[in-house]
Amino acid sequence: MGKFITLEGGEGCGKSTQAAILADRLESLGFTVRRVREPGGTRLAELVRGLLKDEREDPPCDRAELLLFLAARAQLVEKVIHPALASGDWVVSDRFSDSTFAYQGYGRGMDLDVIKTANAFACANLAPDLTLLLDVPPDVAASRMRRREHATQTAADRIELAGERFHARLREGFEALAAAEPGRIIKIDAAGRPEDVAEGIWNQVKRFL
Ligand code: Z5A
Repeated sequence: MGKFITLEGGEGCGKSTQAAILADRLESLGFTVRRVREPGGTRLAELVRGLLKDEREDPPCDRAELLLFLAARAQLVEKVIHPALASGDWVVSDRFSDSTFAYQGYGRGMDLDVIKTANAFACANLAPDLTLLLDVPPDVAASRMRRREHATQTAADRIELAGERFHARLREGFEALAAAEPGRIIKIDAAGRPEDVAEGIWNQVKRFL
């Protein structure tokens, strides 16, 4: 089996940037890497992503939101992640199950035991080998997001608009998840330059080589 690595954290913490750097570095060493994002990564899951991020007229209620994230995950695990790992490839995922615990559990206040059972079913009990939790102070993340919105002329999506208290609960949630599984979830200081953050990540990943 290949290794399954996930990147987690709040918006603007630099997951996508670091997922690309990590995948390139592993590929340069000869590994085959499948890079995916959640929600998304298959045609069906990308359609669900659109609904989750942008549906404003009939926004999903909390239960529907949870089930949509899990439906997208089930499809991604079945069609992409599991086959890739089984053939010995590495998978680097921008978000996975911990986001559901943080956003729908701690953020929305849904029952964590319900999420645990439903999530285990959705991903057929697949868990990452290593999760890198990118930690940045909220003001740094917010200024990165503002800069990106300005540069790309895009507006915040439905979940980004959830409000300050939601985002504070989210951060606490990620902290609690990391404290509960210190062997799998490693916190990385992600406030520095991208190349310094990448080095911190590499120091964790290289133990699998
Ligand atoms: N969600 C959920 O609720 N439940 C779930 O189960 C799952 C997800 C799986 C997905 O949105 C949303 O779904 C997300 C969680 C929720 N909600 N929100 N909001 P997404 O995929 O569109 O976005 P995201 O996952 O939140 O990531 P992001 O906003 O795109 O940010 P990022 O990937 O962490 O960061 P980035 O794109 O690499 O960097 C952001 C900007 O900062 C960019 O302009 C970079 O050039 C810049 N950057 C990156 N690193 C640095 C450093 N080190 N210094 C300076 N600037 C930097």
